[in-house]
Amino acid sequence: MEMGFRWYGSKDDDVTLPQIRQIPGMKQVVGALFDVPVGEVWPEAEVKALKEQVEAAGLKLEIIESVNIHDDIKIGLPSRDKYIANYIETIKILAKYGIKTICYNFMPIFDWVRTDLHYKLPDGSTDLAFQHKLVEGDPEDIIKSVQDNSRGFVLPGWEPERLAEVRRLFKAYEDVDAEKLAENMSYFLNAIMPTCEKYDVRMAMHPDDPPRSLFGLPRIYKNVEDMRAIANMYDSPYNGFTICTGSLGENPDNDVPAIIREFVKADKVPFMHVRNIKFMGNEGDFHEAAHLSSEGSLDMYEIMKALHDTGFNGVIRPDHGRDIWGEQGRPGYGLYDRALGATYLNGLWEALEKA
Ligand code: DNO
Ligand code: MN
Repeated sequence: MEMGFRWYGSKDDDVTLPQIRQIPGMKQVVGALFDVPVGEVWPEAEVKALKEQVEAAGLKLEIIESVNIHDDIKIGLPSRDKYIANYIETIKILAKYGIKTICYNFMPIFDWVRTDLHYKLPDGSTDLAFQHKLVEGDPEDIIKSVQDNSRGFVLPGWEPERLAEVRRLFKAYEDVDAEKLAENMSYFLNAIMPTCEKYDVRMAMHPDDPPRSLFGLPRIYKNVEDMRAIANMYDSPYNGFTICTGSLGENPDNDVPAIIREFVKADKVPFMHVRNIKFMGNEGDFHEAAHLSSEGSLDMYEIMKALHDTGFNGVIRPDHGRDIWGEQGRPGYGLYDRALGATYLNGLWEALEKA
């Protein structure tokens, strides 16, 4: 197991590589090129530069999060073949620079959604939160209210320049139900898998977050049944999962340690996001919490034990953190609380190793 840390690049992240390097036990940077428009081939020179920059800081870059998937692939438009061909080119380029795993998601239009990016906790820290009743209206109103309280950061997918596009996309998804989305996912996987196998790059799908349908859009990675269906689309360790304990754990019906055991044993999990959440009320509303078990609703010892027992040998990153000690950067991606999370997870791992 190696610990990793997500980094948004020297231009867009307040956190620096030397800071990441000083987190005890930190080995890997989880990075991406954030300026390449979705669907285009990643420029080789930029991939090379990122790799060299991370290695010069004494860290490894073996996981990319994410190479995003163009909506035309998810909708199943004829133009998907062009975007899939580009995706395959990107896989080859990443392989050339030692990338072993690509994290991606198959959520229509948006990435993760929260209704509050600065939810206040009793200790004065803030974190990300989600309340069902706040997503029942018009998506644009919801996003506006989140944006108004977000220090200039936007929810992924809701960049203001993309608003017209978002409206167009809602129309384009009108005929795409969960079954159709799964079919399109299978088409995509079957097209890229031979390249992944040949170039030794593992795909690691991230769960839908939150793991339920939102704004009438379908979702296909919400629970263990969905995972079995996705695994069956193409039977190979290269068709793998990112198990995000927070995202799956946001539905109290998901038994996260059991899910970990089943899929790590089947050699389907090269990458983990490990974070805690705390339920508020009984509707599955939650806020994200410090990583420690006693701060949230998930048992982090049982999660790490499931990984340890099944011989997990991939990369773990603390997913999101709270804003603490006055930090005011990208919500969920500050330095301090994620560093505390990594240290705590490394501590649990050491105890499991020595037990
Ligand atoms: C939520 C986060 C996500 C994740 C992407 C992966 O739990 O980890 O933002 O990075 O969905 O594609
Ligand atoms: Mn995650």
